Amino acid sequence: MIQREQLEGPQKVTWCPGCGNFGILSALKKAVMKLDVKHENLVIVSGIGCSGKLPHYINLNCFHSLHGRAVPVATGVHLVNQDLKVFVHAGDGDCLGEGLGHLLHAARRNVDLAVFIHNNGVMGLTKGQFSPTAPLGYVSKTSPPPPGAPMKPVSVLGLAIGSGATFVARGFTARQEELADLMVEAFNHTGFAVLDIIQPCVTWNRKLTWSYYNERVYSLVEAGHDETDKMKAIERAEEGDDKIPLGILYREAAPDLSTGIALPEDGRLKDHETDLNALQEIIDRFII
Ligand SMILES: Cc1ncc(C[n+]2csc(CCOP(=O)(O)OP(=O)(O)O)c2C)c(N)n1
Ligand code: SF4
Ligand SMILES: [Mg+2]
Repeated sequence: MIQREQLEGPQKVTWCPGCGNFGILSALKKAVMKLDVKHENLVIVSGIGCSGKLPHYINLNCFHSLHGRAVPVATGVHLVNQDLKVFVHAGDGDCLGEGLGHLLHAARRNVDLAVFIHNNGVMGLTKGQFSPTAPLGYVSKTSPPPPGAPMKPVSVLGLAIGSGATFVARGFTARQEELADLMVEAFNHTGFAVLDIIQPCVTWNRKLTWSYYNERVYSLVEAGHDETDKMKAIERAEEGDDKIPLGILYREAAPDLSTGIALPEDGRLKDHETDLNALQEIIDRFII
């Protein structure tokens, strides 16, 4: 079992005070301590954004990749090292904007990954432009003047279910224990798991605030939701702005992408010896 001391990251956290990302980091620590996985076998791949900095603040193997590209990087890491537990942290701008194609195709392929989406309705790192999940009419510093964003937000959960993700859920950073439990469920699921995490950005998003969400969320468990009912799950995903379901919307058991894909004959990539001199020669070719 992973101990809390093993997870302490050396870097100073630079998120704004009151940011919802703190709750996600805290829930993640709780979740990985509940897993039956060795510390060295966990790998985070993140995108670029405030969300993408999460791996800096927790001591786990990580790859801080490019904006919109965390899912394909994670797919590669997973496919050539299938004994590793690979998961993604990405922002709503990252994986529902530039990276949306990657997300949908990974869902279609049912890649065995957990994707944790930090959903704050804005591009936080680049100073608050509206993101693909900003509501219709949302006014940000870069949206058109009032009446604001001229299009509806993408339906994160509906897209995930419709594209073939086999575990689709939503958590709220304010509800730490529930969020940690949802992360554990996502980790333990075999196949593509999408966990949409409501994460208020206190600096830029003056509409989607902590109280906005607190007034609208409801529990799928308390509502008696059947997580095997795909049509009902889509219906709940599309309920509208004023009813925000929390919990597992949809789960099914299905073969994941690695089923039937042979590993390299000479073993997992991480077990290969690295020829550092050959690597240096490659790096040198890019340095003028
Ligand atoms: C390929 C590429 N496109 C755009 C950018 C600029 N960029 C960096 S972070 C970011 C937005 C991040 O928003 P989001 O993914 O929602 O993350 P948040 O900061 O809100 O957590 C953008 C557009 C970039 N770094 N690389
Ligand atoms: S800009 Fe927003 S998302 Fe980024 S750290 Fe600050 S509060 Fe959090
Ligand atoms: Mg964002």
